[in-house]
Amino acid sequence: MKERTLVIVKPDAVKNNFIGEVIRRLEAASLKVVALNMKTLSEEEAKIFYVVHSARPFFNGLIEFICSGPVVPMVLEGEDAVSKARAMMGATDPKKADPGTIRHDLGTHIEANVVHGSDSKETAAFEIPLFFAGVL
Ligand code: 3AN
Repeated sequence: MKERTLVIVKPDAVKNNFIGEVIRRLEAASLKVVALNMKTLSEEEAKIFYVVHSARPFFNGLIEFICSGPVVPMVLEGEDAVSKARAMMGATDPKKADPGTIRHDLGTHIEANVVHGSDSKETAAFEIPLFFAGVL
């Protein structure tokens, strides 16, 4: 089914000049970019975005990292966009991700793992309006 998902190119990937490579891979898989921008998240914005992780031990580091430089949030549209983007990203830890996935090929660390992708349609419906009001 045609659906939309939120993908964020994280600060490590922006620093490493991987914005284009991430988008190239997603577009090559027939996912269409329907909204995109670049911004640096404030601590307040990051805490709202990652609210589901607020009790996790790595929460503070996660917030610090995602705010450490500009990110490129985008909305992708296509058949099974949520699961397709997640499969292409690979496992959370780049060291455990399969070869050929974005995180394996471009990532360095479980925190510096190149991309975020909504993990369900429901999550996408929460995350997309945080960045792109009116796009969903
Ligand atoms: P994913 O992004 O693969 O869905 P989640 O939702 O479990 O992973 O975690 C959200 C983010 O938190 C990850 N993208 C990663 O940057 C960070 N993270 C997850 N687990 C850890 C951990 N054990 N230590 C540090 N950061 C973590």
